[in-house]
Amino acid sequence: MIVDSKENGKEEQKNGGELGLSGKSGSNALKEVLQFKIVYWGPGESGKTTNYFRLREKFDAVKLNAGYSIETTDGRTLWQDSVRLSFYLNLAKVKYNVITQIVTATGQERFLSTREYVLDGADGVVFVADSDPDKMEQNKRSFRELTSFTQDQQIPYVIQLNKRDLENPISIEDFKKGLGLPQSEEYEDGSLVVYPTVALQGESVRRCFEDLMIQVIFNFFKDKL
Ligand SMILES: Nc1nc2c(ncn2[C@@H]2O[C@H](COP(=O)(O)OP(=O)(O)O)[C@@H](O)[C@H]2O)c(=O)[nH]1
Ligand SMILES: [Mg+2]
Repeated sequence: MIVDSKENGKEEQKNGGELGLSGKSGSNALKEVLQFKIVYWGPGESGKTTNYFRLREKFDAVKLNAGYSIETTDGRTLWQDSVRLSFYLNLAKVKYNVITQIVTATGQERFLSTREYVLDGADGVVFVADSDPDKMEQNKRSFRELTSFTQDQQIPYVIQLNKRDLENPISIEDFKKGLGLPQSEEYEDGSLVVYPTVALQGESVRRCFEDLMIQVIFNFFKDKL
């Protein structure tokens, strides 16, 4: 549960929030600073940079830097988009300052080595797939690439199926089949097997990010508490 530092974070507080991620420092003594790196991965044009822009807007109040985005002349990401967000996490009466760096990888084939570099040191990944049925091969290839980089490291990831607003989007069922995912809607912990999004409108972009952050934080603490 992430609450930004706009007064009271109304939208989020009504959901409860067992994790108590907050933009405000609160009353617990600050214990330590945690730093995470979250990567947006997926085929070219699937909507990674759009996700990044929407997140940057939604977390405006907790942003540490303005963020940057370097583009090729045709408007595609050449290197990466990057921004840092800062939150406070109250867990077991201890307060942590959580600093999250968000980066998006370029999907362009000729930059494969920069994509590997982007994944280096990742604590969590959002895989952004395209709902265009003609992009299924690219989705599969990019997903294979991701799992080949991450399989040994057990990095938490969530799968986002973006562009649900397209006229004839691939069905979620076919998408899951194509990637070899379970047909169920949720995993046991309540996270979704696939997050349907419309990044262009900012739809479900934040929920997807927050659900990943919860996994990343639990993953970090699981050997420590
Ligand atoms: N229809 C639709 N278009 C989208 C959506 N998200 C992104 N796009 C468009 O897809 C194109 C590629 O998006 P971009 O974020 O640059 O993709 P990236 O290469 O993965 O970073 C742009 O024209 C976006 O406006 C969406 O949810 N729906
Ligand atoms: Mg991009």
